[in-house]
Amino acid sequence: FPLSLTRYGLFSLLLSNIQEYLDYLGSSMPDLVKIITIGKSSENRPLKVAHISSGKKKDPPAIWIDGGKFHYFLGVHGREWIAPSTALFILKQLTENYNTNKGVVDGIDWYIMPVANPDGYEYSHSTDRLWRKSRSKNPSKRYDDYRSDDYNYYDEGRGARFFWGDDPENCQGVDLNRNWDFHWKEVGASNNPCKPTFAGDRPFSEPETRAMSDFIMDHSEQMKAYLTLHSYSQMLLLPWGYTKQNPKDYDDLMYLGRKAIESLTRMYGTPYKIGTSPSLLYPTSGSSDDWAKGRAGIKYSYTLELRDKGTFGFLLPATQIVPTGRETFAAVKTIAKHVMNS
Ligand code: ING
Ligand code: ZN
Repeated sequence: FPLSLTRYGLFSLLLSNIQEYLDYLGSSMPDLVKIITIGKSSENRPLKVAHISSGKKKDPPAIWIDGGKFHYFLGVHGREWIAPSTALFILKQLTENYNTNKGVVDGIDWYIMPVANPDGYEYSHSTDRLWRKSRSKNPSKRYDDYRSDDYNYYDEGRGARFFWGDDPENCQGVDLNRNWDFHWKEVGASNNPCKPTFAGDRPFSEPETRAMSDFIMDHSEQMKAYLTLHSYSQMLLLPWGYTKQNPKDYDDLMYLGRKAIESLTRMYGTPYKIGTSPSLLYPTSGSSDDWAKGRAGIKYSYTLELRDKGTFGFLLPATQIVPTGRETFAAVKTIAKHVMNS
C-alpha cells in the first residue's frame, strides 16, 4: 500500500488518505489490527481508532495515543498537522514492521486514533490553515456580546507566541482540548465561541470528546498510559494543567518522562523540556490529559508537543515528518517498555 508520509509534501496527508490507510491495515492484517469506529464528528465523519493486538499475551496493559484532538496522534487540533503524521508513523511501525517491534506489540494493546478532530483537520486543508477547533455550530450570538467576558490571558506572556487571535468571522467550533469534564473552564479557556480556546457550552458538549472519553472509560482499567500529540514547542507536558499543585505521583511521571525524552533526544539531538503546563506554558483546564489522569485514573498521562520550537511552527516542512516520527516513536517505546514491566 503506497502510504508515503512525505508524498503529499507541504500539504500533508489528506483525511481520505488516512482513513483509507486505516481500512487497508484492518483488512490486510485482520489478526493484528482492528479498526473501530467509536462515533461520528459534528459533520458526520467517522471517528476511527486502530486497535493493535497480537493476542500473544493474556490481559496485556493498554496504551492510548491520539493525534489531533487534539493535535498530534492526529491530535485534537486541526492545524497541528505533524500530529496525525506521527501517529501514523507509529501505527506503521507497530504493524507493517511488526517483526522489528515484536516486543512492544506483543506486550501491549495499542489504541491509536490518528485523527481525533477530522472536521478541523479537513477545514485546515480546505479553508483556513491555522484552524484549531472542531467545526460544530455554536448558537448564534453576536461577537460583541462576548467581548466583556473574554479571557485575555493568551494575549500576554509566553502564550502569545501561539496563534490565539480573534476570529470574528469564524465563530464555529469548540477547542476539543478544553471540553473535557474535569475542572472544566476553570482557567485558560474562553467563554467566547469566536476564540480558539472556546471550551464549549458545557463539558463534553462535542461528539468527538464524548466518543473518545466513553471509549477510554470503557477500557480504563486496562489503560496504563495516555498520550496525546500536539504541536508545537518540543515539550513533554504532564498533569496538572488546571493547578500549580503537582499530583502525588509527580516523581514517577517525571522519572518516566525523562527516560522517554532521553530516548527521543538520543536519535537526532532534538531538545525537549519536561514539566507541567502551568510551569512551562500556561494554565489550562478541561484538557484531555488532566481528565485521563483525574477521572479515568490512567497513571501515565502525557501531552507531547512535537517539533519545532517556532521556526516553522505549525507549518513544519515535510522533510521533518519522518525524523519527528522516528524520535517520537523512540520515546513511545520507552514508555511502553516501562508499562510492560511494571
Ligand atoms: N497545546 C496544548 C493546548 O491545548 C496543553 C497544551 C496540553 C496544555 C494539555 C495543557 C494540557 O493548549 C497546543 N499546542 O494545543
Ligand atoms: Zn494542540
